[in-house]
Amino acid sequence: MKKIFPDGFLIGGATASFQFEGGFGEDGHLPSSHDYETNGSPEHPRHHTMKLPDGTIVKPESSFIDAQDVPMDAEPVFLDDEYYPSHKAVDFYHHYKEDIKLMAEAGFNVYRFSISWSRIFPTGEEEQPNEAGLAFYDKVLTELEKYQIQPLITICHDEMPMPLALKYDGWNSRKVIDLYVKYAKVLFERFGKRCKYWLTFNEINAVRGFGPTGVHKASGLDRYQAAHNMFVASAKTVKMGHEMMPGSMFSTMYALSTVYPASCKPEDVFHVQQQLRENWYFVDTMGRGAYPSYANAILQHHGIDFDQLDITDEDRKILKEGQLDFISFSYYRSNTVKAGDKWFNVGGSPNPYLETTPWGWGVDPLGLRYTMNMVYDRIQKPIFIVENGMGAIDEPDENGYVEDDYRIKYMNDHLLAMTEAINNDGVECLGYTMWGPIDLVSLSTGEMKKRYGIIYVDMDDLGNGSLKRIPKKSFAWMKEVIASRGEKL
Ligand code: BGP
Repeated sequence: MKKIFPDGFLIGGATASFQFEGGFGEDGHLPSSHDYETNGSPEHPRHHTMKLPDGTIVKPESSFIDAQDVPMDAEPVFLDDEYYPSHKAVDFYHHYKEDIKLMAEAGFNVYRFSISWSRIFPTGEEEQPNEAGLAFYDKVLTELEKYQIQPLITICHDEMPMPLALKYDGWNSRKVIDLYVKYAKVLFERFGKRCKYWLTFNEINAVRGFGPTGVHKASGLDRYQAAHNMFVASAKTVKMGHEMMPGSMFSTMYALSTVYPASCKPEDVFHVQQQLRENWYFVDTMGRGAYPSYANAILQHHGIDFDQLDITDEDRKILKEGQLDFISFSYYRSNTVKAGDKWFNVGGSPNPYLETTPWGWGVDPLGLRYTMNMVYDRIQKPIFIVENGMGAIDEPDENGYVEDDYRIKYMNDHLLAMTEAINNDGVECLGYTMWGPIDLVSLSTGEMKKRYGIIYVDMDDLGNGSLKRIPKKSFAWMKEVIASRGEKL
């Protein structure tokens, strides 16, 4: 069996600005919708702190993954006794030279990062972009060029300037489409000659609530209207990008951790098929340029009618014209469900054949090969795995060195499965970027405890530590794998 990575294969790492950069409030930056998120734990849920007009402070539980309702008249506030992890993150803002050098040492030839919208248009509505914000990413690109690392830029990774969330209810408003396109145009003018690969959104099919999308009520009609507005914004941006930057390649990013039936009982199998269509709704519409035939069935499952969405003829035209060039996705795990399980009841029915991470995520390398085949067979466009990895609790020795054999095993088995999909199943795959090569703040918990990196960062859940970067055992392993183009797997 051939293991080798194909010619021109891109391999590297991926990060998101609010989880990695820090630099809060620097050089004209104003708060984004994620900057109000505290860190969390089972005892201390992650939340936004909000003030109601009568002065009452509310702390909605789990403010982004569930469709938690945020009162329209609530105003976000920062409290002195709370820790807001995105403000410091792991301070890539001041460590970018050192961090990119380490990525180069590992042999990366691609780095996926997101641009913080709030650095470029701090309120979202300025006439002119913030020069200091653009200058930061210029410096990052210059560093990458120094080591021949290709950028893969996520235009919007789960956040937006806070004023857009408050004033317009985020992606629920068509106004935000225009503001996003204007922001993207500025990026293309400035960085277009230096970047070929672009992602319009992160995990768009998750339509997470207030933090990532600015939508106060991310369920029912609001959820699907926000999704539609994001589809239109993406399509307009793709069309504009192709015109402004011939040869540029666009995707949006999907969360595609796959789903299996708990048994071969037809009801379980059927349940999975129906549930997966909720993902395909997003992939098909943007990958094929039109809403699929089952769109109404999906919305009816949520008690709404497709006709209730505000979709214009112009929107339908742009969806056709702004189709994605490739399909990128994150893959961490597989889930198993049975008939009657809640929609996307992740971790609903345990899979007795899989081991799990400390967070209960089923480790399933073959599921990655399965997902790659499923996506490629369906859309027939190249794919790009832009997030994969193992969130684990690392225990450094007195020198900060971590022997993460569990991570090596996870990544080895997933990369192997990937090469099999490429070399044996005929899947066209442009590249692979592991999630968080340098430890960063976890999206779901806001903590540092859940680490993905091949490079350790000396920092705890509350931001204490030297921020020193220390390669783990997996760093040396990754370096060998890349240097051997997969032969060492
Ligand atoms: C994806 C996000 C990332 C990231 C990752 C790991 O959903 O795109 O931003 O953080 O998941 O998730 P977590 O940090 O919650 O383990």
